[in-house]
Amino acid sequence: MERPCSAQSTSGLRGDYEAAAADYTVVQDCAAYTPDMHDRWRRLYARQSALAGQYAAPQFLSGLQRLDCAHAIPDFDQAGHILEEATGWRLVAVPGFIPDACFFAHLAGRRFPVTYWLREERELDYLVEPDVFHDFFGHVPMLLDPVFADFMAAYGKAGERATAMGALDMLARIYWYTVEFGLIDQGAGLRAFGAGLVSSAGEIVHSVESPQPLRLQFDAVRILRTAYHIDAFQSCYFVLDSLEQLMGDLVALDFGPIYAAWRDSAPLPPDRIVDGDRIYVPQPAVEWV
Ligand code: HBI
Ligand code: FE
Repeated sequence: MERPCSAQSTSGLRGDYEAAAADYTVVQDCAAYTPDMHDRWRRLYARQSALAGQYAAPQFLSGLQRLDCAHAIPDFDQAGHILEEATGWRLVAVPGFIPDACFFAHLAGRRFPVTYWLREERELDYLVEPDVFHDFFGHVPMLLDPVFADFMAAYGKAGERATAMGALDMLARIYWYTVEFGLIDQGAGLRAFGAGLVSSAGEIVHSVESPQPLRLQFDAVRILRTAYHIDAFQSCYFVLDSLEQLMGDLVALDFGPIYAAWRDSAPLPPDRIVDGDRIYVPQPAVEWV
């Protein structure tokens, strides 16, 4: 099939790419999910929502509650209505990881690609590729937040220029350190909102509680220069003090000159502290009397 989006290879990935349209979308066949799969979803949901109650940001928890998806693998069209009403986003089913240009085009059009298949029983704790639990449970709740929703679309729109400038690696770090592994402290303590954290039983606890990782205050330029781990817990996290910071920085900053200045240098290793870094310091809880 002709795929105008990109010639990036999808061989070796596990979803059914043969059935996908030119924009890599597929039809979600809800009837194909077995009772075993729904049961596995329920157990993943129960474990992860309990952890989220303790460690996730209130915006995530509120979105999750509105989606009402504890009991079965959600129907993307049904959940998509709730989302569309809240922030104008829709869900599209995809076979898994899709080429960058396609992914960015979906985000810019306020369509979030959700992998349709669920991990196997032996992969409950960890898997390499995104599945429906990571994509839906991890990503969709935050898309019900209007500020986060606008940020994701702006990120999608930024893809084209980054690609043209040979700086996609740099832009992808923004996604990684916010959408996937972002932390936030809105004055009530450190909380996770990144999908890679809220969908992980191990890293959601590690990211908030471990004394090991470096935690820096959110800084878009610093993020553009910082490498990340793809197969281990992060050794660096960036901490927002509000979601508005995301929109503010993406809109206010002209990424072009930053790409030009740094795209040919090696990125900073994730655990290195450099001049000008603002280390995150937890604020003592305020006692209201
Ligand atoms: N495809 N399904 C899917 N999910 C992703 O998170 C994703 C993708 N394709 C490209 C991509 N992410 C990243 O390389 C971009 O954020 C840069
Ligand atoms: Fe993800």
